[in-house]
Amino acid sequence: MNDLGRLEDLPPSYVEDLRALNLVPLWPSLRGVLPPKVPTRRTCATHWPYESLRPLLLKAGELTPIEKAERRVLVLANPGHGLEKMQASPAIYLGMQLLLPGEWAPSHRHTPNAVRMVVEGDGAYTTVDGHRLPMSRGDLILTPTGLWHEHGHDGTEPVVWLDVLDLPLVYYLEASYHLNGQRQAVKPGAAERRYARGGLLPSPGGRRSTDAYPMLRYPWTEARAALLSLAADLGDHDPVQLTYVNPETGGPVQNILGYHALMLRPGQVLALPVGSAAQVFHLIEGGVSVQVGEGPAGQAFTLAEADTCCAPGYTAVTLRNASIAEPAFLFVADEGPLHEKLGVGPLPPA
Ligand code: 1HN
Repeated sequence: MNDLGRLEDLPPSYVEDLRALNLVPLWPSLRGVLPPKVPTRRTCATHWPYESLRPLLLKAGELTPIEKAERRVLVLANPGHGLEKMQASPAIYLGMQLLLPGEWAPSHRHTPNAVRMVVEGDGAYTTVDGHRLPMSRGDLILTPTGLWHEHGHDGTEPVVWLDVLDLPLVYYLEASYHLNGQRQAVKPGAAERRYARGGLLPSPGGRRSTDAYPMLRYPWTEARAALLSLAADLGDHDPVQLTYVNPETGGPVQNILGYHALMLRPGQVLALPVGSAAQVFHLIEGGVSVQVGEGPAGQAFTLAEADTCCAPGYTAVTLRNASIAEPAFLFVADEGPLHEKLGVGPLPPA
């Protein structure tokens, strides 16, 4: 590969003339934007242990009343992007949100898509598009783009959940904004009852739902049972993974980020396929060691329950269940749907 000319190789007066006309020579920056063989990634493999984060989140509950926060969140920020950018990866925002008994986080809607993965506590609920969705450990709750949502808490203990949004991408697109609203009137019905069994869809009068987001709550009891049932049907070394889908289309639940539930059998070691998309891992149950990248640049984390970590794209990730007696369960968020829509992926070898 030949070295390309540098900016310093050009006469300063020429560079100034270019700048005055909002012009820039490409060749000094070409290798920067198009590096050889592997993309530059700012995303660092990062681990956010829940044990150390939790007291600081509870402290935020003492320091800042909900009225002064609207959403009381500590953002899981990737140092590789700069903490102030509030991004875990190019397209993923992560935050741990605290709601205390009796508190209410008022109704709003916005362009970024969000999901909540419930981490601890009972008695909270999110009302999305008029549907009151109870929140329990491991439940996945969708608040897709444009839908009204608010959070309330009728229980007695603090409730914490992990927010996952495609905010960094939508913000980068200069398309991120919100509208405030009134407390929502609650509609009857629960989609998780309508879509209670895989392979069977409601079709009143022969018509299927055309709702873009027909299911907004994916209870953990269902996902966990489905993983155990899938594991029983697979070989001992097969990956036991489920994807959260829109039951009407079979496609990802949202347009930009993808969500999955993964089970590791006792002692199982799982090398994930290397793709272009960054990934986030949140441990729901058990103990898992995570190896991100290989060799001296590789990083290893030990996830305890409720810990979260992320890995950049184009990087090998290996998960190992630390227990030889019990299964482990992970929630995975990735940028897969976005990359797939854009047709971006690792180049096939020459
Ligand atoms: C948001 O709407 C929520 O509704 C949480 O709970 C975190 C982070 C950035 C932008 C919007 C929520 C958010 C957010």
